[in-house]
Amino acid sequence: MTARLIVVSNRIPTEAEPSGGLVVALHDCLTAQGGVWIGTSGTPVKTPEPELRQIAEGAYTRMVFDISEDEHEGYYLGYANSVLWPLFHRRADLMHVQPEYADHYMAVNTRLADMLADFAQPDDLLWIHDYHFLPLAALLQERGVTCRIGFFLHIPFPVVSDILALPQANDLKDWVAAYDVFGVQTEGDVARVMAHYRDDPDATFDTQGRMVALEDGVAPRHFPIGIDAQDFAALALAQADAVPLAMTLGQKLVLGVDRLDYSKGLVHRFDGFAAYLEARAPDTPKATLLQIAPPSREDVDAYKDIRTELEQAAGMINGAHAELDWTPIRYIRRNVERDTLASVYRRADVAMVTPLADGMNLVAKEFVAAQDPDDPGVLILSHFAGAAEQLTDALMVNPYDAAEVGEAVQTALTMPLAERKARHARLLENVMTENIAWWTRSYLGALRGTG
Ligand code: ADQ
Repeated sequence: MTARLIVVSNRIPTEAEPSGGLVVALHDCLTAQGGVWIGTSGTPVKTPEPELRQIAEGAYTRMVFDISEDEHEGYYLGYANSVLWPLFHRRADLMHVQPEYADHYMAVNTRLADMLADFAQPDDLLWIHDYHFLPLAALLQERGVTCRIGFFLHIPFPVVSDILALPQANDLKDWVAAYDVFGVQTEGDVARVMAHYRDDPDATFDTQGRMVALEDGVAPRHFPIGIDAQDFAALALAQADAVPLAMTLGQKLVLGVDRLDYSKGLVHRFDGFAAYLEARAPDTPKATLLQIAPPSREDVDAYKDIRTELEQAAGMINGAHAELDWTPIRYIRRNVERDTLASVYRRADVAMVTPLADGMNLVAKEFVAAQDPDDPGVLILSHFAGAAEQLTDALMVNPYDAAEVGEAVQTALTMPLAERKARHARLLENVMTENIAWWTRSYLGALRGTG
C-alpha cells in the first residue's frame, strides 16, 4: 500500500471544489497524491459515536467525526477559543480557564486519537493543523502509532511568561515534543518555542544557542504560509473595475479587511486613522478608511463587546471629522465575496494591516498580489503580524502608537509613484515566490524527511 497523506483540521471543506488559499492548496496536494482529510462534522450531536464517517470520495477521501453539544462548548468555544486563542495572541487577561474546558479538549483529542490509531498505517504521513489538536501526536504515540506526524500552528506561539498562565503548561511541552515536525509561521515563533525548552534536559542546543533536537522529536521549524498569488493577481486584474464604490468615499481609499477579532487591533487602527485625520492639512485629498470586518465567534464572551466598541469609535471619529460629502470611516460588518474583495484591494490606495498579534496575516499578501504594478497601493504593516518577517518593504508600524500609525497613513497617501513601485516590486517578488505551493512543498518535504 502506498503512503497516504492524512490531513486533520477542525473544519474541513465541504464543497466538491473548495475555495480559499490553504484549503485549495491542500485540496490540490491531496488530489495529486491521494489521501484523506479529516475534521469535525460541524453540527454537534447528543451522543457522538467513536467513528470516522466518510462524506465524500473523489481523488481523495473526506471523513468527519461528531462532537457533542457539551464538547462544542468545552473543546471548541471553551479551551480552543477562550483559553488557547487569547493566550497564544498575548491576551492572557482574556483567558477563561475552566477545568471542564480542558476535560472536553482532552476527550475530543483522545477520541480522535483512538480513531486515527485504527486508521493510520505505518507508511502514512499525518499532518495535524492548529491549536485545536495540539495533544494528538502524544496521544497517538501512547497508542503505538509509528507513522510520521507533523503539526502546523497557524497562530503565534506564546511567550514563556504567558504560558505559565495555562494550567496545562507542562503538558504543552510534551504535546509539542511528540511531533516529528513542529511547524510554525515565523522565526520569532521558533525562538519562542525554543525559549519554552531552555531549561529542559531533553532539549539539545547547538553552539549558537539554537535548539536542534528534543529527546524524540526534531527542532521546531518555520514555514511562512503563502497564498496562491498568481491566481489572486489574475482575479484582481479581471475584477479591476467590477465594484462601484459609493460617492461618500473620499478621493483616496484606505482599506482594512479582517475577521472581527481582538487580535486584529481594529480600535487601535481607528485611533491611528484618527491621528492622521487630526494632523491632515485641509488642502490634501480626503481619504476614507473602509473597514470590512464581519463578526466571528459571537458565542465567546470576549467577542461580545468588540462590535459595539468599534462602532462607537467609528461614530466618534466620524462625528468629529465628517463633512457633507465625506465620511472618514466606513465600517462594513459582513463577509464579502472573494471577487469583490479582490476588486476592492486593487482599487485601494493603502491597506492597513495592523494586528496586535497575528500568526501570518494573509490579507497583507492578498493586497500585494492584487495591486496594479504600474500604480500600486501602499501596505502599512504591523511589526506583530507574522508577515512582517517577509514583507519588509511595507511601511512598518507599531499599532499601539496612534501617532506613528497616523504618520504612516500620511506617508502612504503621499508616497511618490517611483517609491511605491519599487517597494511593491520587492513585496510582490516575495508573495509570488513564497506562495502556497512553495509552503506545501516545503512542509511536506520536511515531514517526509527529505527537506
Ligand atoms: P485568520 O485569523 O482567519 O487566519 P488571515 O490570515 O488574515 O486571518 O486570513 C483571513 C482570510 O479570510 C483571508 O483570506 C481574507 O481574504 C479572508 N477574509 C477576511 N475578512 C474577510 C471578509 N470580511 N470578507 C471576506 N473574506 C475575508 C489564521 C491566522 C492567520 C494566518 C492564517 C493562515 O490567524 O495569522 O495567516 O490562519 O495560516
